[in-house]
Amino acid sequence: MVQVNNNTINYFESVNKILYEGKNSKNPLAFKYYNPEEVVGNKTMREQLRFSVAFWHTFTADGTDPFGAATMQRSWDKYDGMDLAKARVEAAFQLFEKLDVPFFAFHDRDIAPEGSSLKETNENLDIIVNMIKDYMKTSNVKLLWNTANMFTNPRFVHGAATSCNADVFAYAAAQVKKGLETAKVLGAENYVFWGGREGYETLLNTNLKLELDNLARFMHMAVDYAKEIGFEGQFLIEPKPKEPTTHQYDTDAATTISFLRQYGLDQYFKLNLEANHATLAGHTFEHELRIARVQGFLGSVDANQGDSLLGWDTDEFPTDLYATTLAMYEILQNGGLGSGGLNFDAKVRRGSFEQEDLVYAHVAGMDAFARGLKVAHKLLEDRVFENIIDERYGSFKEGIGLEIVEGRASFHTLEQHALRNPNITNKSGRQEQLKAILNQYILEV
Ligand code: XUL
Ligand code: CO
Repeated sequence: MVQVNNNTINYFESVNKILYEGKNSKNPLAFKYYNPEEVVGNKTMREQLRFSVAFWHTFTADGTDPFGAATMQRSWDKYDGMDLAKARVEAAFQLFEKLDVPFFAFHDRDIAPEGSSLKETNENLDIIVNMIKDYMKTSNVKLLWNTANMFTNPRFVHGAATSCNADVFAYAAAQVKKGLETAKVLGAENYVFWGGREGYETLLNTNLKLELDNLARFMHMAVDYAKEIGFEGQFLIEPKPKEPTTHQYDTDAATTISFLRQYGLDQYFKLNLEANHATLAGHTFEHELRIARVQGFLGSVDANQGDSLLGWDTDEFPTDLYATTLAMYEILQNGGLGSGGLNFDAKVRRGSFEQEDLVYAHVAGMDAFARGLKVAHKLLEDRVFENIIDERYGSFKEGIGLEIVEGRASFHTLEQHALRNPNITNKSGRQEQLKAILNQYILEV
């Protein structure tokens, strides 16, 4: 056990290390499907899934919502200020060990409180980053990514890199500079940009072109600084369409890829795709993953889920097996996530306020993705949808179809073909049959 604040506290006393007990287990503190050492495909589940705990939801958030006060009961909350920050780190590493997760992720302001100046804020951060570095020496857990919180402090009221105020742009740059130094010190595998308030409320006061240009300038400076200090982690942008601003610039995967290409940033960035952000954008999670995958931008995943009845970011722990299966189907076809992982950007419900709920929630999410992995692997192994899709597009493997895909067709040759073939026949898309097959795999694999 580790020691901080001159005390030795076991923050999750009632919880032993979570072990795999198999699908018949009734123990809520055991994995039913996540068996880290089990090989699925060419890798173990641990390597395939690369789970990460999000520091902000699990150790910093208190259950406050727009209508009510904090509800979370956290044994580290008896401290405050820097002592609280240290206690959170201590509790975090204890939970990482009990869950046996390989990664974690944080925003700068999750781990250390702001001081009265940027200098003091950075000093606070240094103390906690050094402490984390020490913990990492004796722990197997690695930093999946860190990021800068450039949305909570009132200075970011009009955005950070897209603020109308150049002083704010400079402050944000200083913050990301420090974030990249932190990433380098802790050996982060990635660095994330989620555009917290990088968007606008009304065009009536917005120079949209300047804001987008500035956002790109900011990203280029980040890339340059990473090169300067030798930080080699992957840069990731996390799209989200709205909340907190009405129109977030990194709306969805397609919009973000287009932004990266337009500004010559595409070689430096991939995407961190979040399930609930996909649904807020009016897409499915698998749509966002597919769009990124087919264009070579699938970098990492924020594993959570939304509520189909609510129009905001509920950040629930992922338990929907359709979503986890179809997500893993994309990830496996991507050849994995590379330096990315499945980060639980998810919070226990406000009513799930006991500390043990944090463990139940992670166990639920890890099991849901483990099950999704196995089903997706079997679907791919059996080429269930691949064979059907191959056949469905068979017309492009011969004749006029082959001419089209090989670039030998023109509107002239296509017109001749159309004139020669007046009787077009189509085949059924068989959606219902395919969904039934998917059900069969989810239930029986
Ligand atoms: C907000 C969100 C963030 C990012 C990191 O919706 O998803 O927590 O993941 O800033
Ligand atoms: Co997220």
